[in-house]
Amino acid sequence: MSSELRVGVVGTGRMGGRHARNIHTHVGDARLVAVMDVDTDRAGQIAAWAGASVFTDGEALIASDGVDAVIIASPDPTHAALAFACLEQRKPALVEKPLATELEDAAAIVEREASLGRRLLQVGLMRHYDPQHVAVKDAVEAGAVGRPLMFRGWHRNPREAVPSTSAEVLINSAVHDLYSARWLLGQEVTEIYVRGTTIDPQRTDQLDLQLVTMAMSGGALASVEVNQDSGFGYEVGVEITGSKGVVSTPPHPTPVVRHDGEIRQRVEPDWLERFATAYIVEVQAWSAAVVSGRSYGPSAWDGYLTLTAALAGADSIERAAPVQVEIPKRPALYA
Ligand code: ISE
Repeated sequence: MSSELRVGVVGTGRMGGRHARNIHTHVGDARLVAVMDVDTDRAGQIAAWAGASVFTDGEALIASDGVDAVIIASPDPTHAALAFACLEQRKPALVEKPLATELEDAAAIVEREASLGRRLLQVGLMRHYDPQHVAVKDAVEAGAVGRPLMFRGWHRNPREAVPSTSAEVLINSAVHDLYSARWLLGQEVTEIYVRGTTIDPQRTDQLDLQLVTMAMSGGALASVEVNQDSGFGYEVGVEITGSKGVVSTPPHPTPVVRHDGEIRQRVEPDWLERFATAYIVEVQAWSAAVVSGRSYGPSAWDGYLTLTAALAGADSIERAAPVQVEIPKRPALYA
């Protein structure tokens, strides 16, 4: 590896474009050297800005000798094959969530990485780097609310084209909340029950407002409102009820204005603004981990278990009943 981490980004849409810019401008010892996107104009613009090369094939970018580490931010169904290619090339990668869209693919990735005996993959479950979420985690760990008993999350999206089915709402969007519940409670999801309703009657395939309830391995309970069409903007928060109190993320960080008989507060329009800091901290932490060879943040194991819970949730919608979630045996690599 050269003294600078040479990073290639596969997928330069909204998320990949942000990662590409963040890695190039906010990480001192990393440089964007290669990009790939099916939209070659879009890839070309970022490449021209950073002085990077454009690839037309993701696997070729991953195999390139000029690339030390990879960020995968292409469409969800492509993540698994590209993550696998990174393992085969022994290249560290930050893989956007979901790690995979099929359970067998996520299981195979975990098995392969465990067989290499080395963590090469980090999954983009980036609530882990959001200062507000971290503050809640720190309070829970410090015992500020006693024994954690219940997680409550709210995840309200502005209306967007993706995801487009009820299952995709869980796989693409609610995976973040499933991760937050596991991470903040320090417990695994053992049962999930998802019910949904339709905000937009035109969206016949999608229950765009879902209520996810879960039982956790240590006896805690969890619930999440996942909303795909909030009507007002973007809002994500978490709350932990413990045996001695409650800790939650604060409401929006924007100023509260009292004027003319009203109290008003601006709401962030989307996840790119709400989590702007988290995305920067995420790539900084990832590149520092890659350079130093330390272990990473959210792992392929986290990607696998959140997908397991999300797919069980989709199954629960189909069956209109709670579904037990089987927790696979954790390889030593992820202890
Ligand atoms: C998007 O892909 C993200 O990762 C956002 O964090 C999430 O809130 C949104 O629902 C997803 O579609």
